[in-house]
Amino acid sequence: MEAQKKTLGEFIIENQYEFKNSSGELSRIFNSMKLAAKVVSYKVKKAGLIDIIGGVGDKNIQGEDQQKLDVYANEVFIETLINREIVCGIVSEENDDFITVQGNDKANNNKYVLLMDPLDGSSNIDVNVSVGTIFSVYARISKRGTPVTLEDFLQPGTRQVAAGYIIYGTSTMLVYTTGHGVNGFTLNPAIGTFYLSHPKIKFPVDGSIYSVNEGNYVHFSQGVKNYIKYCQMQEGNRPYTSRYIGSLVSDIHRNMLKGGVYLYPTSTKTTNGKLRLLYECNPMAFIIEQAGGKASNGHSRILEIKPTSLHERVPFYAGSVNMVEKVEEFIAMANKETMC
Ligand code: AHM
Ligand code: MG
Repeated sequence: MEAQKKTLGEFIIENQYEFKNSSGELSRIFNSMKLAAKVVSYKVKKAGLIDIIGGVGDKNIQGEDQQKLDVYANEVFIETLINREIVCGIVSEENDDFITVQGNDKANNNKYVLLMDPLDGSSNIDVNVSVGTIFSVYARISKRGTPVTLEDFLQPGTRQVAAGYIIYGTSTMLVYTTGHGVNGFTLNPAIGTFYLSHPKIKFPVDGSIYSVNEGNYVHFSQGVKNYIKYCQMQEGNRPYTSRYIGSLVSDIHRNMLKGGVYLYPTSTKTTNGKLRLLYECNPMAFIIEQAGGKASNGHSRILEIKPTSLHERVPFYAGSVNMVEKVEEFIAMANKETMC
């Protein structure tokens, strides 16, 4: 890493001007996420060495086994945010209800709420495959100085003030947007500093990678099945390459750098898809759009969906614009045929 490269801390300060009347609150949130990311990254990299692998025997609200690292990451992010009193409320995939940040009056005076999946793709931890953290920030709707309400969290994704992900891969990276493009920072673990390594990331308009759990093929709708067959057909730049890690952050990150489409459709098994709107799809969709890509539920923009509950799921088709539009075409075509 070249010494002259900009650090994440410097970048955050330099870009505060993007927000009118900036109070520095958002910058402080980023600094906290950066700190917690380093702590979690350290632990993830040591996962094979210490007794932290495996379930804790609990299930989260979706009935899934919690891994020890899920629980650890959840605690680290929540404690970092609470100790620094920089948000007024938190939603996490691992907690049934939202957390009101209490303690003193000052805390409830904070402007922002944060929603997160502290360790996404955690079924991959035991096998040494990349996992990630996803987060989303909104300005509260309720009055400052009062406790947060459910409505503060149930805002459409278009209202996000910032969103980001951390990928714990061969290197640890933090990628984020505040609505002014997308920038990626790589952690130099030797000195614990994130450096700007991927400035102004652009999602290729087209690509040749499709990412979907094809084991669920028989359960998919006819439109999705037809699209998958289209990806595999020999014509033009097809067949496309199939790449699926099963770790949303990693699959999207790869496709954003190389060009591709990610699909988690509805199926007869999962009628609303699997991914959660508030802390998986919305933040990823904000980043994807800011990089020039597209994110859809099959017919409409993810960011315009009005959420109705904290842990709701939506089908998710995201990536290179031309590829997502093609999926939508196939879905619409099959729906029309069914109606005829
Ligand atoms: P998680 O939040 O329980 O880790 O689940 C979300 C993950 C995504 O990262 C990934 O894209 C998807 O689930 C994989 O699901 P599947 O194993 O059904 O293909
Ligand atoms: Mg998740």
